[in-house]
Amino acid sequence: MSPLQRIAAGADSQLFEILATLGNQLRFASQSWRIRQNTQTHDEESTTQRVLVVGRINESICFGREFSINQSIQLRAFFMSRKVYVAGKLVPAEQATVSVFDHGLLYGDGIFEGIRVYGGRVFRHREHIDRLYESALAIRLEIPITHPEMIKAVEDTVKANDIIDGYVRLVVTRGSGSLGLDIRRTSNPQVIIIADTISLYPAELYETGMRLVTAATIRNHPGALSPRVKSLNYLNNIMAKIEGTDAGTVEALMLNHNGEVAECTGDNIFIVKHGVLKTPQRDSGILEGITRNAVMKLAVDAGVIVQECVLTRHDIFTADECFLTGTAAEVIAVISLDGRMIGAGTPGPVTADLLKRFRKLTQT
Ligand code: PXG
Repeated sequence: MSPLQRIAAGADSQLFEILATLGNQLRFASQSWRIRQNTQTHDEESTTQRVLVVGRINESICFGREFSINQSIQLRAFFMSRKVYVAGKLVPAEQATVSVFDHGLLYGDGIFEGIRVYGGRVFRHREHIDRLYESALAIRLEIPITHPEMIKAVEDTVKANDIIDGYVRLVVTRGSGSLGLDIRRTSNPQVIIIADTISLYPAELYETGMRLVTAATIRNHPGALSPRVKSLNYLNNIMAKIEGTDAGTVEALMLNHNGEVAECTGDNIFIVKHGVLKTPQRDSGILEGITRNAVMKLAVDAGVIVQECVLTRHDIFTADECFLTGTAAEVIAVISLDGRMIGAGTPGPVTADLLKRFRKLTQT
């Protein structure tokens, strides 16, 4: 028996060892887990690393399991008993439930935020919570806790899950009620906070840039539901995303009801033309992205002229550079739209510089 097989068989499980091909430091929730040595099982067919994990959760449970991961953080998540904030408490994920009569589920009646955590700090925390309360105001939803309580609840959830670099999904539902749309028949809006990890696009796309297609599905008509509300009703964006997937792209461009460029399904869009940074204006049918605002400020600080204006597909086709911004996506270059190459067909210098500045901002 090889040492690995012995450990997998439980023979050395008292050592609480984790063997991983990841040579770098993994962080684990429990000090009982540590990396002992690296195995040599690199998967040649893909860049994904194969990891053998061996250990013992408590006196009676032993396991040895091989699985593929490309982020150490996912390995950590596997071991942790995730805690979810629901009904004012942090509870194990399995016990975090809401009623099937919640109008968030029945009608998509609610709002959400997606927030990044960098180095253990919640990025642009206040801005996200402000936007959440503004979404709530717009849909006449009374969030049952105050602004400072919400900020503390997010921080507590991040800490309880030992999230260093991760992602927070904050949801507020209308609460449960009888069937029917009437909000007066609902009670107890639910605040749910999940702290997790997110990896939206393959890492190589950050080097090469991504292709985009224009979806036939348009962004919400502002006369129906303001696109500035981050509501639990994302179906038109999901339809557009499906169109992208069908066309072999990871994102899709959405136009507004006037046929102007709005944004992508989960990201804002920017172009660079003759050195000027341009992005659709707030009333072009966009979510006013927090990453968008951060990147515009970085650009201004770097001496770049920034314009919020009406953009058409033609402007994107003929741009020198194009990129997307979003909490999950961060900053990612776009190299073509509907088969038309943008600029040189590679991530441009302004994009690369802003990505560098954005990364620095998140690290400080
Ligand atoms: N437009 C839309 C429609 C979005 O949903 C953005 C732009 C970018 O905004 P921020 O504030 O993130 O820069 C979004 C954000 C998810 C997820 O869980 C979705 C978003 C962000 C993070 C995660 O799929 N949408």
